[in-house]
This record gives sequence, C-alpha cells and structure tokens, in this order.
Amino acid sequence: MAQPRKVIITSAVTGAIHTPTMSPHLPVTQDEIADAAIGAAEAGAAILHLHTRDPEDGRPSQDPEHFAPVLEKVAANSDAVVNITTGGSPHMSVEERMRPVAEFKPELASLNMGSMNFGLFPMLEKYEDFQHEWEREHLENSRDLVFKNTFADIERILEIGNANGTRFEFECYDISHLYSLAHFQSRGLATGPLFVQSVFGLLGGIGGHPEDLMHMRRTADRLLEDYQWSILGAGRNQQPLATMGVTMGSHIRVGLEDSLWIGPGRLAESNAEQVEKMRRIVEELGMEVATPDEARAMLGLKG
Ligand code: KMH
Ligand code: ZN
Repeated sequence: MAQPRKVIITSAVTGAIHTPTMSPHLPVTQDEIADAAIGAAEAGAAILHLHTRDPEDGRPSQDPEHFAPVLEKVAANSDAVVNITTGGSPHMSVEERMRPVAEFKPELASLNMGSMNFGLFPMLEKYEDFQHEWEREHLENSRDLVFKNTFADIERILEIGNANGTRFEFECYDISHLYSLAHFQSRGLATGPLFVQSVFGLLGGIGGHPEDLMHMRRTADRLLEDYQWSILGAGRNQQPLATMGVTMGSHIRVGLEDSLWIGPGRLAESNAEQVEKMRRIVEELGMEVATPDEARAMLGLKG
C-alpha cells in the first residue's frame, strides 16, 4: 500500500519584521520565544526557524547571549530541528547576522540568496501609535534599505556552514535567487538535498499569485538537482500558498515571523495555532506531517 507523503512544517517563531505593537501574541522575551517554539513543535512543526529579540523593547537581536537561553530551553524540551537565522534583520550588517550560526553551529541555518529591497513601510498605514519609537523607524527606514546578500556574503556563510556541518534553508525571494543557488550548486558549495524555501508576497520580491508559485516551481525543477521544496507565503498569502504548495509536493513554513494572522482580521494567538491549522489541512489532503527525524533524513542533516 502506498505510504502517505510526509510534509515538513517549519515554524518561524518571531522573526525580525513584525514588532510588538502589531500583536500581543508576538513572542519577545527569551522565555516567550522558547515556549512558542516548543508549542509549535508539539503541534507538529519539525523545524523551528529562530530569531531572538532584546527582551527590553522587542528589538531584533543577533546577540548570542539572547540566543543561548532560547536554544537551551528548546533543546531541553523538544527534539525539533533548530534552524538559526543568518538573515537577522535587514537593518543589520552581515557580520552581525552571522554571529549566532558561527557560535552555535546548528543543524540548519537560513541563507538569503540575493540582495533586495525589503519594503516594510506599507505597514505604517495600519498603526497609529507604537509602543517603542524604534518600531516606527524600522518600518519607515525600509524605504531606503537594501537587504544585503552579495555573492561574497553568501559564500562566507556557506563556508561557515560547510565547515561546521550546518546545512541551509535557502531563502529564494525571486527567480534570480534560484539561478544564484544553481550557480553555487554547480560549484559544489551548496550540496543536495537542497532545502529551498521559496518566499512569496514580500514587497521587493516575487508576488503571491499562484502563477508566481508555478513559475518558481518550474524554474527550480529546471535548474536545481536534488532539492526539497518549501513554501513561505507572507501575510495573507501564508495559508493559501502553503495549501497550493502541499498539493504540488512542497513542504511548508508558517509562523508569526511570516504572518500574524490565523484568518481574515483574526490575529493568531500562537505559533502553534498556525501549525495546527496547516496540519489539519495536510492531513485532510491525505498526507502526514514529518517528524523531526524524518525531516533530518529528507534534508541530510547531521542530527
Ligand atoms: N522573514 C522572512 C521573509 C532569515 O531569517 O534569514 C525571511 C527570513 C530571513 O526568514
Ligand atoms: Zn527568519
């Protein structure tokens, strides 16, 4: 009898895009981030994509001291795969962004496959008052911001990961990023099975139309060898694109980093709530969610 396909769910727990004013459910302190991650794993997430914040004001932080307590608590309470960001925040230098991955040598780390505009300023329209002044600046300054990921930056992060046995979630926000990834695969710096996270619906990247998803898929199929495909839809694109993707063989990423919502006008109360909803959809469609060890096997992780 045919076995159901296994779908890897990643939960991106807090990120560096959304700010505390936007949702009372956004995890900010080290305990909140760790507890949210553990809850998402219990709900079915095999991979936890982690950023941290300064607990004083919720500002994104790549300080290893802000990561350490989160990583300890998650490791003590879950066997999920930990994926540490090298994207940090688009406002940070690449040196700052690499620090936690170099220090903690996780199984998995994100790697952003190209420089791009990263437009957060449209969110200014939705909020009148912010709890902290940095939040307004964070959105406002994105009008004149390049999220820098040069070829040299990508090579350096690949070299750090390859030296430490850290593999990558290759974040591809546009078609050109797939071509860059194919370039690194042809040079042997990025090796299969590649974990390709295709990102839809951010201002500055490819849109969130089903045709965009189809074009990414066809292009990845044409260019890449030995890859596992995952879908991340930003904001209202999250659930529709994830659902479309799983029907076409993808894995999926949800989490408050990518969308604060569980339905139209309804804030998600936790990361776990988004995972539970997508898990229901995956199972209704006749598939199963992958366990952390199944995800490790599919992605060739060190365990
Ligand atoms: N915020 C996501 C759209 C990273 O951490 O490397 C992209 C991201 C970047 O997850
Ligand atoms: Zn991230």
